[in-house]
Amino acid sequence: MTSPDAPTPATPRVGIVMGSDSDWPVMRAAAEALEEFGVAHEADVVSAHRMPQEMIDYGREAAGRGLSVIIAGAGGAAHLPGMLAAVTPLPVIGVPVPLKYLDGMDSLLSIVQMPAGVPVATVAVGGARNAGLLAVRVLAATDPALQERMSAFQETLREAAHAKGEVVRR
Ligand code: RP5
Repeated sequence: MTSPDAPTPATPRVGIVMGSDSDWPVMRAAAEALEEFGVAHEADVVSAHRMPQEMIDYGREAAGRGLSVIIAGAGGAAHLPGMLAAVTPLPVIGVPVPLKYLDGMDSLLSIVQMPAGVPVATVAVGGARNAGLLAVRVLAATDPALQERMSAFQETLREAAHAKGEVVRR
């Protein structure tokens, strides 16, 4: 039973979905990036091939439930990001999940080659962390506090790159 003093969980702003629980070891990096920035999110398995009706329902209801961005990861014949983009007006970020064969090229090409009119912002094969960071940037466009946190994060990248240069010059 939930304690009456327990804080109400924040409404998720980002939905992370994947075709299978086997995608989670890759996709969790998106959740971790969102957690670093304090962005409320949810994570679900919504397979385009095995549960098409649930996938369509998820996409159709996402905006109405308060989501602003969907991150969708899948491997192989990876239709999930494109199909979601077809049924939601929200921005969809696709993560090609590498499987045992083809080094994720199959996933990448399935996700990136969308026909004009139905965009999916595709990150690198296995690039779930960048998907999370891109979702933060999308939200930050209308959230000045989040934008400040993103700028501070970028500063840490700059400093780390300088530190590496110092090691090389030594
Ligand atoms: C895809 O099939 C999923 O996104 C996953 O990457 C792949 C394999 O799924 P499992 O057989 O591991 O459930 O639809």
